[in-house]
Order: sequence, then structure tokens, then C-alpha cells
Amino acid sequence: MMSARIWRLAAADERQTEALAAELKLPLPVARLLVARGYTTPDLAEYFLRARLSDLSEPERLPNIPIAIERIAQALATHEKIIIFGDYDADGLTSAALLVRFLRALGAEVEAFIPHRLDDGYGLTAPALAKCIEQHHPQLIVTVDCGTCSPEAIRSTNIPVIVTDHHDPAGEISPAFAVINPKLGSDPTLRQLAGVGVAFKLCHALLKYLRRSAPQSVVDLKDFLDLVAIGTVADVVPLTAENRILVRHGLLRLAETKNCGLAALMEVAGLAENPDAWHIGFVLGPRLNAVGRLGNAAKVLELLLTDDQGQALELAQQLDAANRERQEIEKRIVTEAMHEIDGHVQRGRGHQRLACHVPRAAVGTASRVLTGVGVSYSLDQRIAPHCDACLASWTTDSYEPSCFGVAAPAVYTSATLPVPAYTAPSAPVASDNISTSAPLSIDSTVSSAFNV
Ligand SMILES: [Mn+2]
Repeated sequence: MMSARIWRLAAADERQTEALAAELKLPLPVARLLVARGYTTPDLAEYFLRARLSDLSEPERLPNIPIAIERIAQALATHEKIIIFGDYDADGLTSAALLVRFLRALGAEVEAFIPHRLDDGYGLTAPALAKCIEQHHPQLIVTVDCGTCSPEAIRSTNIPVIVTDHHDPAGEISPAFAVINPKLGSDPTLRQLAGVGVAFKLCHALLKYLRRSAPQSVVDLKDFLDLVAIGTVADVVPLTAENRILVRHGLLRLAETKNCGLAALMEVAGLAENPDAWHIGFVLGPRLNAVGRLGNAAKVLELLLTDDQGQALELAQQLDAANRERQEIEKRIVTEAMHEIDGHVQRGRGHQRLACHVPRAAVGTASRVLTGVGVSYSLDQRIAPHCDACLASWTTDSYEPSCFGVAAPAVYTSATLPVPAYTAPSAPVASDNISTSAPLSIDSTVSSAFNV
């Protein structure tokens, strides 16, 4: 199908373009695109084009790596029980699977704990940590994709915790044994790593450390790159710099994966061709995220850790079914949310466009619900950020009867479209009648869908 988009090339220095094209024997348009994106020298352009594993930076550039790997090496040497504290989304789950598989390959006694989305909430909390400790009695805890700012949880236990995470530090940094988070470091390119990228760096550093005393290690880090690619793409971090290298090689690995859970998932999803980033984002990622969003992500972890083909196939089918269930719930919630919003739409006063009185609570609830089930688009499609009639912003927090967040539905505002057949509420919604405390039908949908 022809795309309706018109591509306009960003300006690029012609001298640099010609020099780059000559040096790397590139077609001029390719060189121009590279220069326009800042890959102005042959070194920079090669870094991007080749995306070699050998171009990955030293893992020690992440903060607090040395102290963390020494502690993990000690746990390996003394056969301490290690627990990986994960997260229920694709990034957190692939990170947990990566560390469990990698440390097991090194002979560690290691299990993963994934908090339950509804029972335990997000991240490293004191109650979730207590549950993890009660279940597994670990002697060392390593978090993945969470824990940077969880001081209460860390203070609630004497067991050493190594935090690996990539989230923005917002608040007091955990007083953990070590906090490894690129956002606490000074290297801007590493700040884009997903949680699984940080976990991979930890593995890399540990392997380097162990090879100093035992150079003949049988563990090959490349075997785990399929998990790294999945977590990185599914977490929607920019696919540039080191993420591009990890994903490029991870995709190659995924095409011939030794992970029988991933192989089963690709089979069930009908993925016959060599996977690319799109397949992770739209085929594999949703199937990995669905179970966690609907409740318990333990099944995904089981899938990523199993070496039994029969079990893998069964789990993959369950994930596939959960994804279909998630799609149904999503469709219903979107319909109800749109209906809810439309219920507040009324004609603007003398304006060509329609004005829409949307109680913030309705928008907020809808957005939260949509985010909660992993809907990747926002309601912006439906609601413009400003009211064309009075220029009020709908981000107003308090309810203002005169013009609360009046917004024109963007779908109705195109100059080329006639005002569409629009079913107005039988009695025009008087703004005075809009109460932010009025029960919204969407709430009941949420409660029935998630038992909350
Ligand atoms: Mn993440």
C-alpha cells in the first residue's frame, strides 16, 4: 500500500555527506541520512551501521558494578541462595529469566520472585520483599527493573540487596548493598538501557571477573541475547547506541533460539519468518505482558525458564489465550471510555466545532484503566488538549463549572470533514450537572475485569 506520508529529509552538511559516502563507499542518500542524524564521521557511522558486539562499552562504566559482582561471586563460591526480585512486565520478566539462567549456568542456587501485580503492586515494596523472603529464604537478593528508590523495603531487611534498575531516580535512593542504575551514572548513552540491558551488563561484568580466575568458562553470554532483545524492544526504549547493538544480535539469536519457551511462543504465535523488532513489539511482547497485566506473571517466568518442550508449548498456549482475553477486555473498556466521553459532548456555543465537556475524572479514569491494561495509545485522538472555544486547558485539576476542560474532539475538527452525524445526549449536559464524583460506568468495568 502506498503511504500517504511525504518524507522530507533533514538538512545535512553536503561536504560531510560526500566525505562519508566516499570513505565508507555508501550511496549518497544513505550518507546524507546518517549525517543528518549526527553520524557525521566514518567512526560514528560505522558504529551505527555495523552495530558490533565488540562495540559494547565496558560494563564497569555502570555505577557500583565492582562491589556488586564481588558480592555475587562470593555468593557463588559459598553456595548462598540468591533470589532475583523481578517485575511483571516483559522487561522485568526477561531480566529475571536472564539472571536466573545465567547464574544457574555458573552453578548458582538461584530462583526468581515476581511480585503479583494486583496483590503486591509495582516494584520493590516492603510487603512484597517480606513475601519473597518468607517464600525463598534467600541470602542475597538481586532486583531487576526495580528498586532504585525503595528505601523502606531495603531498611525492612538485613539481607543484602543488589539493585539493578533503569528507572529515573525519583526520591531517596535505596540504601542497598549496591544500586546499579545507568541514570545514576554519567554516561548518557547508557541511560537508554532497558532493565534487561542493565542486567546483561551485570552478567557481562561478572563473567569478566570470573574469567580472571577461571578463563575456561563455558558460559557464552551471546546465548542470552534473545531475552535481552525482547525486554529491550518491549520496554520501548530508543533503539540507538548500545540498545541497537543488543537488539540486532538478540534478534539473530532469537531466530535460532535455544530457549524452548521462546521457541514455543513463536510457534504458537505463528511466527515463521525471522523475527524483527516489530514482531517483538506486536507479536511476542503482548503475549508476554498479558498474563502479568491480568494478574500473575509467574507463568511467563516459567515459560522463559523451562527446558521441557511439552511444558513450554502448554504455557505458550496459555499465554496466547490470555492475550486474546486481554484484547477483549481492552476493546470493551475502550468502547465504554469513548462512550463515556461522548456522553459529555455538546455543541460549542456558536462555534463550528464541537465542544466537549469532559470531567477530568472521566478522562483520568479512562487513561488509568487504559494504561493499566497496556493500551498503548492515549485518548488524545479523541480529546484535543485545549478547548478551541475558550482556550481552557483540560488539564485543570479542579472542576470549574463554566468551562471544565472543554475540549474539541480532534476526530471531529478536521476542516475537510463535515460535522458528523452526532448523537447528542438527550438533554444537553449542563455543566453544573457534571460532578467529578459521579460514578462512571468505566469503574464497574474495571472492577469486574480485575476484581479490584
Ligand atoms: Mn523496564
